[in-house]
Amino acid sequence: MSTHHQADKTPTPRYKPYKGPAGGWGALISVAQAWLTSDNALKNLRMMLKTNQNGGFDCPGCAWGDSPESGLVKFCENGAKAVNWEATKRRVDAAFFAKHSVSALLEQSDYWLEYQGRLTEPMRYNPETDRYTPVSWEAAFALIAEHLQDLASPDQAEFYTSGRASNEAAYLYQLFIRAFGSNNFPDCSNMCHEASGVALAQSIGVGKGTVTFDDFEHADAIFVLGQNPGTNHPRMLEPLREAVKRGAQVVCVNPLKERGLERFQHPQHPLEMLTNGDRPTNTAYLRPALGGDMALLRGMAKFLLQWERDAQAAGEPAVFDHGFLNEHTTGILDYTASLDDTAWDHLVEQSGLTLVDIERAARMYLKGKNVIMCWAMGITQHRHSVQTIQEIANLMLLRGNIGRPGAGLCPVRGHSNVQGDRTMGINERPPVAFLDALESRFKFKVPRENGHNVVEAIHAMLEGRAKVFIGLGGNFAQATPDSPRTAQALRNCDLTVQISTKLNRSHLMHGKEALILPCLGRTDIDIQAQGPQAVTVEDSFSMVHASNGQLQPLSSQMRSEPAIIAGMAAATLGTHPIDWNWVVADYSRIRELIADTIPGFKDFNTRLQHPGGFYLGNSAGARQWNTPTKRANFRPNVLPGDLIDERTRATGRLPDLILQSMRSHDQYNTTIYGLDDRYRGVKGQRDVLFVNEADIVRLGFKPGQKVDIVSIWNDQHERRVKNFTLLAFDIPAGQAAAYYPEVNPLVPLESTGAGSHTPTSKFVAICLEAASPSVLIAANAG
Ligand SMILES: Nc1nc2c(c(=O)[nH]1)N[C@H]1C(S)=C(S)[C@@H](COP(=O)(O)OP(=O)(O)OC[C@H]3O[C@@H](n4cnc5c(=O)[nH]c(N)nc54)[C@H](O)[C@@H]3O)O[C@H]1N2
Ligand SMILES: Nc1nc2c(c(=O)[nH]1)N[C@H]1C(S)=C(S)[C@@H](COP(=O)(O)OP(=O)(O)OC[C@H]3O[C@@H](n4cnc5c(=O)[nH]c(N)nc54)[C@H](O)[C@@H]3O)O[C@H]1N2
Ligand SMILES: [Mo]
Repeated sequence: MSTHHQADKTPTPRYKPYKGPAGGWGALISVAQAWLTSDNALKNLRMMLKTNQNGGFDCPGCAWGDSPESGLVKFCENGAKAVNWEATKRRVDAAFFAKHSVSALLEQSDYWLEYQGRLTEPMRYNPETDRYTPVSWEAAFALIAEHLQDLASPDQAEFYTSGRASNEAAYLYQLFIRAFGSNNFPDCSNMCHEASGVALAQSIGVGKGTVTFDDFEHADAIFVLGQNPGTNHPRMLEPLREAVKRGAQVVCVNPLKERGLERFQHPQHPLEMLTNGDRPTNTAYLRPALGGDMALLRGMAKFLLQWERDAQAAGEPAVFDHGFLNEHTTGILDYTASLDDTAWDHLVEQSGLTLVDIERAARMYLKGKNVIMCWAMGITQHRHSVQTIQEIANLMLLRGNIGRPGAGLCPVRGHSNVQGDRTMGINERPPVAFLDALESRFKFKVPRENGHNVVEAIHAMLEGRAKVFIGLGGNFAQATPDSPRTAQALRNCDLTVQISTKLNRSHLMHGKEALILPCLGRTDIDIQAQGPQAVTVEDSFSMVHASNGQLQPLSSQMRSEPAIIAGMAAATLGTHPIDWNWVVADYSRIRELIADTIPGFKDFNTRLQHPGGFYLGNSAGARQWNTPTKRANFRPNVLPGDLIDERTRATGRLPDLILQSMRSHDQYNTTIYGLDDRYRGVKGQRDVLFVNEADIVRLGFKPGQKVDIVSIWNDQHERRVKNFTLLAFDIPAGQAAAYYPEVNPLVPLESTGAGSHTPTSKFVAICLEAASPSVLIAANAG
């Protein structure tokens, strides 16, 4: 039995607190190791120097943006890993698949699967040999067309997108699928920043962040909530450090003491490196209960309201920005009433913080003339995420902190083009204006009903309502909740198609028929009929810029994502509503179509010539409120009475702990680069559970002991992961943390955010049990 993660040999698991700063020598050593151990060292060094430079390619890592003016080399340790990983010369080809059956591959770890290299030729599953065997592109497209045309309704297919797809690929994909007749666009965003989009659209009329890169230089206070930039957005540490240096407040809100949020050493700053100096990245650090952020934010607003009333009574300067409130907002009275209705006790209890802490945070917010609030998955993956994000907006509106320099909202996006994909229409609930624009430009009747998001798509496949799954990138089987049910959902399909760069578990959890279509990545040179092509992406600050691949692809059999989409579309729809093969010959033809139909992209091809790209604009950032009231809306949501779900309560079993799932320093989502988590001091293992030592003792275990984790949810499914090592860690009592995707089997498909449908990956009620004996025997035997 091989359920372990190791590729070649098993490193000894170790845990030792990390003492260095984030970035700095540790990061450089790690990059150097990645280069030296990579089989393409020199080539990759040349690559890194091209990352995020004009004329180079957009880093396939995160969606953080860069100052267009800055001449700095713009890459980070984890960007280096992402580039290296893609630019391997190892190949997963016909010979590889001839050697390994699908059942044998299923025994391998996620790390092993991706480590085997790049997919280099189209493959089709053969049930007789349980192997993937080569198939021609034409036969693959014909098979897809046949399955799609045989469906009783276009809505019996699910079309997934992961956020690396370029604007050009995403636009063609949505056009193909809408012309085919469906809005079934489950995408990674449904599991990620969906709540930010939903919440902000209602509050301020646009579902994106309102700040740009330059605003960080002018902020007096920056709040970083539920985000671990040291690992996931390392380029963000520099503006944070600069802010602290110039005396701005940086307030971190995170139950874990993340190293990058504590100290940072600039890897491109020689003096700092030589003296081994480092700089703090925060001025205050609050450690709330999981899901306690809304209570904290509301508590801060309640303090402001109290001080506003005090100031009025004393005839002192106002705390609220009344000019802004009068001119730009609506609903303030309902909102202050909801503040009055929320008891202090409730705020303290739910936030997990003291009143003193909440007051201190409120004072820091008040002290900042210009405030930015940033957030990521610690905020978006809860049941009440939409309400929490609206509370961020409420708090910011009170002092006019939206739509002026140095201030604003900053949901820090994940995948490098996840924001762009939405802009291009990857949206299961498309805005009417967008559908109208498509209809008038392309003259076909676009589907108007909402389609499926990720969770709805899984239900549809489980129940047999959906029969075809096509994935434009990503790793649907591993990224989604309730893993065994998702696997079943994919296996129920008549056809699964994965358009991918690397082998992953989604290729192995396949339908009755299955295809693997190998595509070019961001770093690869993309040549079409009219010559080399650039693609475009949009970062977290709504900057659109070009990305040019730099490396010769490993095989001439790999195709670009736009070319694959055009192939599927032409086979399925002929030349309706466009000549697919003609537009992919030259991507500027796709950009013309984008310019015709999507606001902000007029003269797309011309504006792209501008070094650093162009700013799409943000209506709320310009204080134009595209809401039905034409104003920014205060949203007087009710603070949840109890964060523990009634479906957990209904079991009658009280959870031992609340679990959050998170990323280690050595992974990119479901892509595992290695088994270490440097800043958290973990080496050589991923099946660990971070728990407070007092809780370990309270529950009758010992640190280092192996346990099973079961989730507490009232339905017929047992959710259990086995043989996790208990790690005594500096984490607030009552909480636990573990790595995604290992604990995804614990997240119930039905446990989703209200209004966002996002799985509650940061709030899972669990109990611990002594490790299953069967596993222990297997482990001893092996
Ligand atoms: N190297 C690397 N870069 C990445 C990724 C990657 O996997 N690897 N993934 C990309 C993607 S798609 C995304 S979405 C982003 C993800 O970026 P992050 O959101 O930083 O990712 P997570 O590891 O999920 O971290 C969540 C953080 O929130 C904290 N947290 C958890 N629950 C709560 C809570 O209830 N309240 C508060 N205040 N904090 C909480 C955790 O302690 C942790 O520090 O990163 C992107 N960049
Ligand atoms: N429990 C738990 N679950 C989570 C999360 C969590 O925090 N906790 N986070 C959620 C979040 S924020 C996200 S964004 C999702 C991520 O979900 P996904 O985006 O589906 O997953 P990834 O791991 O990013 O996908 C990796 C695969 O993408 C393919 N790939 C890489 N580059 C390219 C490319 O350029 N083109 C194509 N076509 N394919 C490519 C490779 O084959 C690789 O194996 O997971 C979500 N799931
Ligand atoms: Mo994400």
